[in-house]
Amino acid sequence: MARSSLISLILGGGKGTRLFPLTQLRSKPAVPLAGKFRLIDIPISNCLNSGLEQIYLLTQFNSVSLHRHIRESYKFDRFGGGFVEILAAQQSQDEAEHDWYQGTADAVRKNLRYIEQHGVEHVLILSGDQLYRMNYAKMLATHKKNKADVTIGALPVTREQAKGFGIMTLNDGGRVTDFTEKPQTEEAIDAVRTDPAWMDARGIKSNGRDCLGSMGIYLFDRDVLVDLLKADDAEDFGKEVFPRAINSQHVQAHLFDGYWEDIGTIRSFYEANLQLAGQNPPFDFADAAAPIYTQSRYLPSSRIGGGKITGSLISDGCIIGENCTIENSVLGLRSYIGDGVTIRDSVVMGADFYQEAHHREGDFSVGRPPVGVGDGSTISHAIVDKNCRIGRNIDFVAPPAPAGAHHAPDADHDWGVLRDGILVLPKNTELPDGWSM
Ligand code: ADQ
Ligand code: ADP
Repeated sequence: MARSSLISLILGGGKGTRLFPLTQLRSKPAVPLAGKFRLIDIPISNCLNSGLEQIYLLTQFNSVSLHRHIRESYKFDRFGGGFVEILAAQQSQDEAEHDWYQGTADAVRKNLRYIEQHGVEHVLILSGDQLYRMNYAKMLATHKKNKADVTIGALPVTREQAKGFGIMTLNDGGRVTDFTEKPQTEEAIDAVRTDPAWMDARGIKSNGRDCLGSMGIYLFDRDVLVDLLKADDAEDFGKEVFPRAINSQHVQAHLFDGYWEDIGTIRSFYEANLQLAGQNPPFDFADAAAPIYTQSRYLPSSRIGGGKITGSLISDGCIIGENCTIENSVLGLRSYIGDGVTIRDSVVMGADFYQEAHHREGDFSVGRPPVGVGDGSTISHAIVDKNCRIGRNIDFVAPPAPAGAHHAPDADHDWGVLRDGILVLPKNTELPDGWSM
């Protein structure tokens, strides 16, 4: 394939506080998704399936796992000029705070030298924590057809959702006439609402949704982007760059109405994973025309002793004991599940390595649980990160919501956290036999 004049920049995450503690030991793009993928596989696969092979990934720090994942998963024909390159604001989490990218626009500005390279005409800016399938070539077509300076991916959202989005209004030609980042009051939302009939008339099923939200997907003419970023020191696209740009530039919307989810918070990440495990998942990883790529591994098939497994994803290389009940859950690579274990409504990420039988025996002999979930334990409404050692007969079960509340209040413990009603056990945590909350 010829070298394209379009480069993609994937925003791989700010300080990673929203997905903490999954981002305690790794950078956000490397967070495991749906058992065997990582968050970054989504935007990279979308780029590759759209014929875009020149990809930069902007991240705060480059964890070992991210680097290895990119290196092992994305290999290009050396005559084609394709690449995925990690641009890290810093190499470790301990360096001075001032070196960190501030906001999204700041992160892009700090990498202007890649954008200003000879031959680049368009720059596609993507988020690293969204689950969707999109052909960006169609967005480029919208951009060119309308002779736009900037094109923003837009989807219908409800008024309730509008508070978490950049909301825009359009003229009849689809040009953006107003842009408000995360309007919080009813009046502010009314000021940027769109008649659902307007969307329906353009073939986008509104289903009564009356706002058009920015998907955080931006296509810029290269020179326009460079000028906008050099004009001031705006830190954020949504808060600063767009509200200003709509007056001076032709900002166009590209309408989208497929499945799209922001999976950048513990709650949304958890829910998206469980939806993928259920019947008729809203997002299909197995679309032959536009597959989601990831690292290919040489793992054996999963071995299941017995019990009942319903509505779940079981990844490669798992060993599951007898009399287990696994419901509405995701089991990641190399998950080791003992006998008589119950796992409900949970994401168990598995392990980075296999423990041989003599290592497991060695752990038992010193009173340490081996990696995995011990016999007779129950896990419910939880995310268990990789390499955790959960002992025997343990209840790792999220507390119920108090009367009148959606979920139990957030809490920090020495073993992990409770966020939005979901227990999160950080990577490498050990809960010995007899442990209780
Ligand atoms: P948010 O999702 O709140 O709203 P933001 O926090 O700016 O936006 O993150 C956008 C993406 O950039 C995320 O993938 C994030 O991880 C990444 N990111 C943030 N800061 C970064 C940094 N310093 N370096 C690298 N990556 C960084 C945005 C828009 C809204 C829009 C929603 C859609 O501002 O207008 O509606 O996305 O989700
Ligand atoms: P994650 O990002 O999901 O936490 P990693 O892929 O970083 O997981 O794996 C965690 C650790 O496992 C690495 O830091 C490393 O010590 C070890 N590891 C896994 N695979 C390899 C490998 N191929 N080479 C070296 N170390 C590995």
